[in-house]
Order: sequence, then C-alpha cells, then structure tokens
Amino acid sequence: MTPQPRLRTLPAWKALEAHHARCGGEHLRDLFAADPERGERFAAEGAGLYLDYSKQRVTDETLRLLLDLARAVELRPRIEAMFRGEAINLTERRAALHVALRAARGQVITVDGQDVVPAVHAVLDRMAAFSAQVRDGDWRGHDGRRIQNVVNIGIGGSDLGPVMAYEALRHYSDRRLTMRFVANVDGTDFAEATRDLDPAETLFIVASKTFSTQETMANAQTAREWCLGALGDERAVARHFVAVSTNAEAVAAFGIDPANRFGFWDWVGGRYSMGSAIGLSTMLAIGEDCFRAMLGGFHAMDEHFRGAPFERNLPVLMGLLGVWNCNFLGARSVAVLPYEQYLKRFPAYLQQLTMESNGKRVTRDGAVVDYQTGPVYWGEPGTNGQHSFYQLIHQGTQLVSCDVIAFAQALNPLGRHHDLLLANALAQTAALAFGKTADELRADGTPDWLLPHRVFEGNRPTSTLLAQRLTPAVLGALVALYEHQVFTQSVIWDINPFDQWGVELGKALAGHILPALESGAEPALGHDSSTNALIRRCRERR
Ligand code: G6Q
Repeated sequence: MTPQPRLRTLPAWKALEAHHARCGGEHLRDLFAADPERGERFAAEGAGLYLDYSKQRVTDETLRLLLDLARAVELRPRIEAMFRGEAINLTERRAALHVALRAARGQVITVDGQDVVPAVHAVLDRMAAFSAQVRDGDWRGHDGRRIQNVVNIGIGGSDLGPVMAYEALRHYSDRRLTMRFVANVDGTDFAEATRDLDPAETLFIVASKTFSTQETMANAQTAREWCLGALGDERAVARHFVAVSTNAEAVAAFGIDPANRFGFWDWVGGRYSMGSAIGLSTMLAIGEDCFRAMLGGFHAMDEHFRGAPFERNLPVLMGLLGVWNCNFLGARSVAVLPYEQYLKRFPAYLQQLTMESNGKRVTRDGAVVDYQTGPVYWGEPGTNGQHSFYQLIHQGTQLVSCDVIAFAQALNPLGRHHDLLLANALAQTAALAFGKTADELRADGTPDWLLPHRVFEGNRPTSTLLAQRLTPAVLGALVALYEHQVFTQSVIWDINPFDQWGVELGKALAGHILPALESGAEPALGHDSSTNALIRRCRERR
C-alpha cells in the first residue's frame, strides 16, 4: 500500500487549522493593545540567548495548540533518540550525533555499543596541539619558514561552517595568520585566494569527509601543484598539507602524512560538522580556548534543548513558530537579519543548514507530503538590507517572517555606531509588526493621493534574538539553536533532515557532460536538445 502522510490527519493539526480559521487574521496591533505584558510574556531565555517572539502572530491559544502538536508527533522521544545515538538518519542508516561533538569529557554517548566521547576528545586534543604549533610558529614550512597563511579547501558543509565561524569570530582571531577559504571549482576561487600568498609560508587544510568530492579534489590537486611548483620537492606536501577526513586511505593516496589527518565519523553530517575536526581552520584562527568555549556554547544549547520544558525551549519554540508561519500563515521564506557585521556569512551558512535539511517532499517512510515543508532562508546583515530588500518585506505582497539577531554590546565600540545599529534593529521589528495606518499618516500631513503608497500594513512576524555580545560561546549556542530548530520542524513535518539526496542528480549529470565538453571531436551527444546545443556552443567558444 502506498504510504500516506499523517500530519494533516492529526487532531492537533486539525485543531490548529480550526484555530487559524477563527483568529489567524488578528493584527499584532490588537494583540499588543489587549495585553500590556505581551512583550515580556512572549519571551524565553537559554544558553545566553534571549528570544522575544511577542511580535509573532500568535496568541496563548496558538502556542498551546502548537505545543499539543509537538507532543502529538512525539517530539520528546525523538529528541531523546537523537541524543542516544540511534540511527535516526534512516535513508543512510546512521546516527546524527553532532551533539556528541560538544559533549563534555567523561559524558557517555554510545553508537553501536561504543562510547564515542573519548574519541571526540582525542581528536580535539590533537587539533589543539597542532593549532598551538602553527600559532606559536613551531610548525614550519618545508624550507623552515613560519606558516603565515592557512587555506581551507572544502565545499558545502566542509566550507560554509568554517567560513562563517571564522568571519563571526574574527575579533578573537590571531591577526598574524591570514585565513582563506577555497570552495568553488571555478578556478577563480583558488587563483584569487592564493595570488598574494607565498607557498613556502602557506598551509592547506583539505577538508572533506569523503575525500572524493569533485570540487575539493580538483582544488587540492591544484594546490599541490601550486605548492610543489614553487618548493620543488614532494616532501613539502607533509609540511604544507593536512587533511580533515573520515577517509584515511584516500588521504594517504593524496600524499598527506597519515599523522596529519584529523578524523571524524560517519555520524557527523557535513552541515552539522563545524564542531568536529572540520573546524580545524576555526581553531587555528581563534585558538584552543576560544574553540572550546564555542563548543561549550553548543553544549549549553544542546542541554537546554534536551531538558527545558517545551514552553520555554528556544529551539522548540522557534521550530513551532516557523511551522505556524509556514503552514498556516503562508510565509514561504524566512529572512535572517543579523545586526552584527561579524555575522555576515551567517545567513549563507543557515541556508545550507535549513534548506538542505528540510527541503524534502516525502516523509520518512516515503509518502509524498500534502503540506509545505522547509521555507527558503536568506538574508544579509542589517542595516545594509534596509536599503535593499526590506521594501518587499514591509510592503510587498508576500509574507516573509524575519529573525532579527542583535547584541547589547559592540565588539568594536566606536562613538554612537552601536546605538545607531541597535536602534535600527529594534525599529525594524516594531515597523514590521505595527506598520503605519492611513489615519496616522493623515495626522502626519500625508496628502490623500499619497496614502496608499505610504501605508504600512504591519503584521509582519518577527522573532528577535538578543545576546550580550558575540562571543565564541554565543556563536555556538546560536548555531545549535538553529540546528535543533531544524530538527524540531523535521519531526513535525515527518521528514529526514539528515540526508541530501537532492544534490546527487546534478553531480551525476556533470560527470556525463564533462567528457562531451572536453572532447575535441563532435561526439554523439546523448543529452536533450537544449543541453546538446549549449555544449556545442561552449565548445565552439572555448
Ligand atoms: C552536507 C552535505 C554536503 C557536504 C559536501 C562536501 O551536509 O553532505 O554539503 O558537506 O558535499 O562533502 P565532503 O566533505 O565529503 O567533501
């Protein structure tokens, strides 16, 4: 029998539908007017983060029904199954145990009967020793010169986390090291990342779980040639290349000393791996203590997610509010708006975390869903976005929900800059919620003909995440918050957030197109007529 999706048949879901039909249109203006305490009541705190969700379009009743839904889909036991290391990634038959990467020494987490925490800490200790050597100048290049540059080569989960974390924690980084990141197979990425670097002073980290990813292998090979071309000795590879990978054989075949491989495990998904050895570039930049503080932040949020009652549980609340926005209010996208320049790559990082995880159309047992799943995530740091796409969020025809992220303290206090920044962040959430009515505009002297253009409907939902300042621990907590929000939503939508079959087809097709592009002769082009014509055109113009 063809499996059927269950979600919409659940009484808890039907209750939400009925509730939405009754009061889904209520305006935030009225909700705030009716409850002077709303701004303080609709808030929760955990792991150093304060979440204000009072500007979400929910009432106490909505929250109660959403929490009923969380119980109906058995969220609590599903969280436990993840933390216990069960093989919850069903299609790949493995655990999804990123929480073990930040478990405290001595904590016991077993996979297939084996405690994985000692191995996690053994790798962390090796990373720490290596990072200290490089940062202290004890790890030298082939000709004895100090390493000044570190280039991380990796893509997807082996790039986005490391780049984001480096940018986010740059304030804490050792400025003597130049950090670069190469991901794209487009040669420009490598060329621009290395054009001003001296190979004798450059260390490459080849970060690839499988050590077989086409882009990463192409870039690693180019790096090898670039390095050996200058240093002229195969033995230089041992001083200028280290690997982060689960694939020991392929690392050795590349010529990297097995002693310079930092391993991790198949129960760490790429987009959940920034706390593993994939974070080696992060540790090189910020040092062991800051890296461990970041893991501490992750861990604090893990504990909060596992232990806090759902009504005060940040990832659960954000997950449920996201479901409400997406499935009931019709918001198909979420804008992530960090009012913190150091978080400029955070939206890009979140895009992979959220969309590769929850961009799925079938349930865990293969039924085609009859409801929306993961929304589109996008964003830019404030205030820049205000001068660009905020127009659509305020006055466009589609509903976008926003996550505004802000910090009470600046890392670079400069005159009034931080107050200006914060004032903008808070003003935007108020403007999005309350808008500006025709009456208010008239009272301000707006002429009638201009009113339709100047009216802000408001009622645009936002969540505000506030922390004291952007520290390594706060970054860890923030990332873990989104990881667990994604998990919460995947449980509601009954999908597997830990696989990514949707990236396979394009990879396979590229493998077929490459020979056609590279061959000189006109081959029997076995593709569709559009692809054939494009191949021919590219070849003619090479
Ligand atoms: C993430 C994905 C994917 C992966 C890259 C790189 O969850 O699995 O983005 O991280 O394809 O893979 P490798 O690390 O194996 O090179």
